Amino acid sequence: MGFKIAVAGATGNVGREMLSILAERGFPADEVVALASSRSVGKEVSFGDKTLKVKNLENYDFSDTDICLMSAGGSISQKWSPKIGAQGCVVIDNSSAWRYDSEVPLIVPEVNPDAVEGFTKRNIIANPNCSTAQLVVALKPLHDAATIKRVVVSTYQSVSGAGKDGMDELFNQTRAVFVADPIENKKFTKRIAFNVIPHIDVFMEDGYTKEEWKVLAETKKMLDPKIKVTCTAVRVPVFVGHGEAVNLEFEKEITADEARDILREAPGCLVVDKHEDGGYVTPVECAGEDVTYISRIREDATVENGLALWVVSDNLRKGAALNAVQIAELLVERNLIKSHATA
Ligand code: 11C
Repeated sequence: MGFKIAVAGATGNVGREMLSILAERGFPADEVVALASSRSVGKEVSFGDKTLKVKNLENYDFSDTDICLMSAGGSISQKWSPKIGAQGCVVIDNSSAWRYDSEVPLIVPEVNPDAVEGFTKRNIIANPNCSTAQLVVALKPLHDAATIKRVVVSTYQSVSGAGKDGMDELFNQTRAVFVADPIENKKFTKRIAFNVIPHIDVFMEDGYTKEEWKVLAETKKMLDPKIKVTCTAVRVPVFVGHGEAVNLEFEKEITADEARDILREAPGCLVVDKHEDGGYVTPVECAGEDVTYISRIREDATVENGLALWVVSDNLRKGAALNAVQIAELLVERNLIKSHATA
């Protein structure tokens, strides 16, 4: 007997990607249900070669659903995830609502799969922020080899991280520049077309943004609370794929060649690092791919035991939908959930 899976927020960028990845990877589901808010009820979304009609999250009975992949935003998750969990359905939530809750595991399967077992306290598992997910995939094998002391990361984040409205704004502004129409900023605080904006999410008291804080807090929770992390998060005029320039300081010596060999063997990583024109991966090439690409691996001689890297991944896949589906696969592989149909 297979599982019954619900995708909540099924009409959004990430929800659609969740459905397509469940179909693509042949997740063992007997039934997949698309859910969203009342205003999307009746809309159609694709699941493999099928079409699903969207149902209303608000009056859906989860008592015979095994897993709910939730990408409906923080406030909806805050309200609904505990209720869904209480009905015996495990929620894998893509928002930031539960990530920092000590009773909710925050999981990247390549990094901290064993922590998933803690989900039973609330029946909720959190998916990390997209910029953290790809970062920790690259850092984990290096941390295991030489113990990272400090991370300095600058992100180059695509507009799809801000949802469909962010993508529309880049498209419309780019068009407006070419046809000399007035430029409107709605989603972003400044013009994004032919520009970069050093501001993602709200400002915090210390002058960092919430996006920057998330990278720090989530890296510590998943990888090691002792690692020091500082981040500058920047929005760039790219539709899909986040880039990250990363500087690392290790406790033990590690050369660029050693790091390259370690990363070549590491789960979820693909090293493309030729010292020649185009011998690295850019966001355009990573869109639609599952791996985290690592390029430009070199020693950073400004600190003892330093390395610099360039990390790129599809923020809608590894940064969101793919990671959520991988968590669901982990629950199945480890026999941590049983299908309601067999109960
Ligand atoms: C962005 N990283 O690119 C954000 C989107 O906490 O899940 C994801 C926000 C989150 O705007």
